[in-house]
Amino acid sequence: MSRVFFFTFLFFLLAHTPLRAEDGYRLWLRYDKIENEELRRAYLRSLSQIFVDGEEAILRTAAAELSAGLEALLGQPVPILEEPGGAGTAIAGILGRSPAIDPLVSEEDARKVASEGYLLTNRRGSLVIAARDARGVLYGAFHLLRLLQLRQPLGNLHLIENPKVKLRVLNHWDNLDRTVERGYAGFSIWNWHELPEYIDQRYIDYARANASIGINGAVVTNVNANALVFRPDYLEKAAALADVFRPYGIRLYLTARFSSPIELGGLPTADPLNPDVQKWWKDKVEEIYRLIPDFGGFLVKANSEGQPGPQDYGRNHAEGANMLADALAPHGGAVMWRAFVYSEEEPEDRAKQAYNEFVPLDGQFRENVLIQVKNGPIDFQPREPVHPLFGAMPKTPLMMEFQVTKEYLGQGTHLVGLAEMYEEALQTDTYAQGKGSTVARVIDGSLHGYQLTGMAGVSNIGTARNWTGHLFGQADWYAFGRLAWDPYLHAGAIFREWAELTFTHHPEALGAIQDMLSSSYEACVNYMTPLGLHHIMAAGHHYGPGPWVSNMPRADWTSVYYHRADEQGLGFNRTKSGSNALEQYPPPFQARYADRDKCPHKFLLWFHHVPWGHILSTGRTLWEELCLRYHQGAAEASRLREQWESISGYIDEERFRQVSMHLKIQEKEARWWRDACLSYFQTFSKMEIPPNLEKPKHSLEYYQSLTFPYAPGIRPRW
Ligand code: BDP
Repeated sequence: MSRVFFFTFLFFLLAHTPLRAEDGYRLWLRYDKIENEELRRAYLRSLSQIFVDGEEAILRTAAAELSAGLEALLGQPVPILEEPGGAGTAIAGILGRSPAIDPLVSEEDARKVASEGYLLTNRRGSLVIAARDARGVLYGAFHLLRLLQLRQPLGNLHLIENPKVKLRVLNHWDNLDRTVERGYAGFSIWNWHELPEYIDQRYIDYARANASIGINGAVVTNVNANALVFRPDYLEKAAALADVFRPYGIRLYLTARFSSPIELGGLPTADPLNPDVQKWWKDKVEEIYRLIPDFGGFLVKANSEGQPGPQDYGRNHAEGANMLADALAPHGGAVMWRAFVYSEEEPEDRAKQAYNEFVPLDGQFRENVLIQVKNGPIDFQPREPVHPLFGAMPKTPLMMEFQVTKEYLGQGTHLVGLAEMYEEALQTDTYAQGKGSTVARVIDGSLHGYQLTGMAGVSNIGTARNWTGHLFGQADWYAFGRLAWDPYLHAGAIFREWAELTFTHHPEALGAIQDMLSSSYEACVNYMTPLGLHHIMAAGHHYGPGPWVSNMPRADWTSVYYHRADEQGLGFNRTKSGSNALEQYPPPFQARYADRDKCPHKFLLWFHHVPWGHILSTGRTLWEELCLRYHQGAAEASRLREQWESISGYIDEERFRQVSMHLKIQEKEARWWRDACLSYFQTFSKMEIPPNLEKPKHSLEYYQSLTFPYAPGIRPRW
């Protein structure tokens, strides 16, 4: 090789190879230079410099994000001006407060912009971001950058976006020792030991990523809470995190262990009606607000799975929540009180217990209390009908709790587009106030006129370089944020947007990625829990199948409690002749599910015990249908892998390889689920696997013998 050629080649390589390969760290915030020069020039005509009117920290963040993002995308410096500049200046500011902005916005438009919302418009060649408050400006700035990332024309830009939900929060199930309960992406990103002095760059990047999708709150500690976080030194650590979040419009929340006044305060009781206890919380809250003036409030898991709570003192959930709410109210804080409760003694169907406990308390909670309800009545299962509480508490704001971490949907190794599941829940009609009473309308407050609204997502973030372990877990984080902002968005559109921001602009690849995300949810349900089965995973770590689990401290922690397989058939009868959990839903909802022969198949075994030989509307027996679904699910998992392989040419090497390896694991584990579950259920059905379907690879004993002592995310105390 000649020297000249060698150096030319070297130069070519250096010029064309990014210094660091794509490893997923940048998430959807990839601001690579736009290659099309004409387009770049078109953008520069209205975006060559920036003026953000105002000094608030969040406004400064907006200016800095715009400047850095535009510079990277447009390939030339985009300076921040001190004064409103001339043509080509992007101008941002707060309506009614910014002399530069007001003349550019019509009264009609201004009226339509709500708190945290924004107007993006092109006025006389300048891009205008007008908002009611600084957060709105920041969200508008990120939206504008997103439009460039998506190569959208800006010439006729005119849009108004307002969030439909007020509290859009991530719940971190992170322990102070940095383990993450049900976390599959490494350890907690919060390094409590080195806080408050050491501020990891990741905290800042975390805040940016959240702000870019409209998330405005973070509960940084586990719902199975540790009182230690209220100790002064830990509060200082929390305050340091809050300082990082604040310029990104994110409020910090903590989980409150109900017994903290005993454990930390040395009081003999935590009875919410005891004046000393009330005073302890009042003082503690004041101490918190001295350190964190914009503290968001508390998330509380009480009297659930061994957590202390007001019932330990003969008080109810409202009395417990209100005591904390009273302490927080003068400072503007809220209580998010979880409805995930089920009693130790109660022989009732677990699916009924939250409703039984909370509905009688409707109207008894303070104004700054929200009840945080999981999407379904059991526990984040691959598929559940919606929780019967939605629509049943018109006088109490109910907020949605989705799980973004995939505890029950393949954990760290499966690609499952969770937004499909979120959309299914949000679009479900509760019929609470007649047809069209969707869960989304409960959540956004429009159905019952809730003043306070919220949506929480149990975070899937950890120390993994790409944040979520499985690269496609980023799509779940992204989709959660987008749906918390607007619960009426469609999963498919979110997936496509995410795919384009994250990977490529190539339509073929985008189509494939969108399809993978969309189809993977149903695939996962089929290879894990088809036809309405639920809670049949292995015990403890919940990794892999465990339909045989029968020996646990409580019946409702076992699998046999939920699937009720016997020689006659399979499924949990929740109709009148069974537990009658169905009765907790409004009559039109009941009417859809009450009849075994009309019940949609996706919830058949949730509501009915069906004989093995019963012929379904598909013309197949229950057993045949079950076998078919398991096989379809596993086949779909193989298809996911093939689809990904078919677009290898469009994806950078490192990320392509990461996803490929995970898809192979998913394919293997889908078969494992299928074969283990069918082998087990076959011992009851006593029927053959239909001849055209593959037989299980191993014996049932083999599947039962598998153990995973170090499976990640396990709850330390279990
Ligand atoms: C269950 C998890 C457990 C959580 C619990 C909760 O297995 O780790 O503590 O939910 O939401 O699904 O409180």
